[in-house]
Amino acid sequence: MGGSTSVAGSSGGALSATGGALGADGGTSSATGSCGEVELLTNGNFDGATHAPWIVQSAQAQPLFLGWADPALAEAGVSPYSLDNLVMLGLADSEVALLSQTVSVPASAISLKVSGFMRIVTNEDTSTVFDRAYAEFVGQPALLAWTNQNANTDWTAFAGSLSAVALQGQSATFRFRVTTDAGAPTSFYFDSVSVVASLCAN
Ligand SMILES: [Ca+2]
Ligand SMILES: [Ca+2]
Repeated sequence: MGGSTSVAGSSGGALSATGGALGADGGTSSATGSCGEVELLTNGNFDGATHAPWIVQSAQAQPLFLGWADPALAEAGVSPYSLDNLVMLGLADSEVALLSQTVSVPASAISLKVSGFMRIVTNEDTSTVFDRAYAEFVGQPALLAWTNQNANTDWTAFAGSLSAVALQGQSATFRFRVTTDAGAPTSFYFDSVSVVASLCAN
């Protein structure tokens, strides 16, 4: 799928060259030249008045949405990348935390790009992987992965993309997933998250 997507994406000239033929037989004026991008997430900066439409699941009932004035953030030395809030997954031991949002993938989507900012604070020895975080679409291979070894001292941008061919015109659930082991907590913070669909009718 990735191969076919990259072919389509890299052969934009070819597509436009054959566009005349497509338009001639299909009369697809509405689909001609309509390339662009659309944001699929709602409340990707976590700063809305409510948590909607994010769905939170936490085995240890952790408060995943934290405001800038939360004492836990001051203690951790973390501030939201965008005010007022961020999300934190992990912290507890033996935790499985999911933060998910279902989006509608446009029928003309050719790729999905996930981006945002992350902070990782750990009590683990960073020589070994104990605690893990993933950004993924349910049913798809994980797009991005982090561990306690990626602990950092400032917000770090992340980005990854996947072909949207298998998801075109469907609902897809994007999520962060965190798993921690039985000791030494790791907190994974995320903020200003985006899922952008690149659209190109052909
Ligand atoms: Ca924010
Ligand atoms: Ca741990």
